Order: sequence, then C-alpha cells, then structure tokens
Amino acid sequence: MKNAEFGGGGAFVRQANRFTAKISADPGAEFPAEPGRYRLFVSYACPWAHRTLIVRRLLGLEEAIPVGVVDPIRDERGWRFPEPDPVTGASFLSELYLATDPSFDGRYTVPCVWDTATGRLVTNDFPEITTTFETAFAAWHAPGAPDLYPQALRGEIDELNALVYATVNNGVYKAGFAKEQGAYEDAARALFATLDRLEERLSDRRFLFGDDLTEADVRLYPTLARFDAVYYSHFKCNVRRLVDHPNLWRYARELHAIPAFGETTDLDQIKRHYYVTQRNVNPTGVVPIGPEIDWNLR
Ligand SMILES: N[C@@H](CCC(=O)N[C@@H](CS)C(=O)NCC(=O)O)C(=O)O
Repeated sequence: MKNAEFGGGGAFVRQANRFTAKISADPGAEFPAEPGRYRLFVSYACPWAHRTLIVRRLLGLEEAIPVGVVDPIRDERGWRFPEPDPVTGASFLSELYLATDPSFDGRYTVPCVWDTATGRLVTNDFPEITTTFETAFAAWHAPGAPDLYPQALRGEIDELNALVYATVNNGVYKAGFAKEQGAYEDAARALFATLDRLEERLSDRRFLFGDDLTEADVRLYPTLARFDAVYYSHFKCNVRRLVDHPNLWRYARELHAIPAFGETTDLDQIKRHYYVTQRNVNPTGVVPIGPEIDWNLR
C-alpha cells in the first residue's frame, strides 16, 4: 500500500480503482462482450481476484475469458509473470497499466481485464468484474449455470455485500494494516461483529440467500478461505478462528467442496504471498508451517 492510503488515526483507506470502463452486452458498445477478446489477470493469492476465478468457473466462462496468472510473490516492481505472458508479452503487470496510461502512479493491482482488440486495460474495478461476467457475458454461460445475481435479489445482495466488503473482505486488511491501536481495534471489532451476524444468518440456511448460490457467497468465501491460515495471525484477527464458528465453518466447507471454489483455492500460494510479500506486517518473510485445517466435509 502507499502512504496516501492511510487516513487519520493510522487507518488504512484503500486506493480508488482507476480503470472503470464497462464491458457491455451491447454489440455497439466501446467494449462489447465477445468470447476470447478479453484477458483476465489474477493472482491465486488475492481475494479480489479469487472472486473472479470462482465466477468464471461457476458460469463456464473459461474459454470465453482466458486468464493470465502472476507469481504469488511480489517485490517493489509489482506483480511478475513466471514466464512472459503469452498474449501480451508482458513480464510485469505494470507494463499493462503503463501501456494503458503512462502517467498511472497507483498500485498495479489484480484482478484486471485487458482488451486484446485495443491493447489496453478495460477495468481493474474488482466489484464490477464479477457482475460483468454474470450479466454482460450471459450469452456464453454454460447450460444450467447458476444465476448468481438474480434481478429480484440484487438490492439485498448489494446491501449484504456492502457490509461484508467494509467489515470482512476489506475489514481484515484494515485490521492488519492499521498503524495505530485504535484503528486496529475498530476494524477487528467490526469484523467479528459481522462474523457473528453471518453465523446467526447461516443457522437456518445453506447459503447466504438460501439454497441457491449468489454473488454474496462468492464474495464472502475468499476471506473465509484465508482466515485461519493468514488473517488470524498475520492480520491479528484472532478473537476467534473460522473453525470456531460452527455455521460459518460448515458453510465454508460446503462451498470449498464445489470445484469452482475448492479448485481455485491455493493455500500454499496464499500463505507465501501474504507472509513473504507484506514485509510491512511480517518483516522476516518467514512463512508459518500451520495451521493444520481439514477442509473436507465430514
Ligand atoms: N483494486 C483494488 C483491490 C485489488 C487489490 O488490492 N489487489 C491486490 C492483491 S490482493 C494487489 O494487486 N496489490 C498490488 C500492490 O499492492 O502492489 C485496490 O486497488 O486496492
């Protein structure tokens, strides 16, 4: 993170997303949805990118939207490709940001979407990427793909997502990056208050909106998947572990059993990324060997 991302009281305030063009179902749009035209860039370590991999897989968009994956360990040059990206030729993600806007001076973040037709980044606006896959790319969804963002539930899904984003998805970062006690405590308390609410909510339903998966589950899961292995210790989110919440833990394992969730979860890359890359939090870069977690449903 950059110094500009700290507000009063040492609180972490995430940078705004710079590239926010929209891919549209309208063939006349500047960026029309087309199979094979766009390339999604991700890290398996990153929770915001993880969402996009889950949705891409759940909707069967693997061929329509090819993906490029960066190495989980990042240095001051930003995300690096293990081999130059075969489509763009880039060795670092920064090349794609600077090719789009030579004056870009923010962090070069994943997930982002590259347009092979115009040779520029369309978006790094992570909240929009999954909903774009759900709506603009509907024509290429696999037969029987779930409707993750049903029209009738959008208001409620958006409302729950806003709370989960502020206190859980980004809440763990606010706790972990806080530079002062008060900012840390505020974030950590808000996080566990929301986890308590979600624990209660899941007492009588399988997923956050009942029996059907939605965008809300896709957004909560990446944080839960990283919780005990990383956020509990590295980000000091240690009031309780995920496994201490019976309903949330049952829910997380049920999601993990779905290939789109489980097969996009790479705890080795996740741990190496956080503990090695975030030297502001873990100066030695030593990666803990635990915890032992059995994700299998019993
Ligand atoms: N685009 C958002 C969220 C995406 C994001 O933060 N991705 C992280 C990985 S989880 C990243 O790419 N960070 C690059 C960096 O900090 O240099 C942001 O700018 O904060």
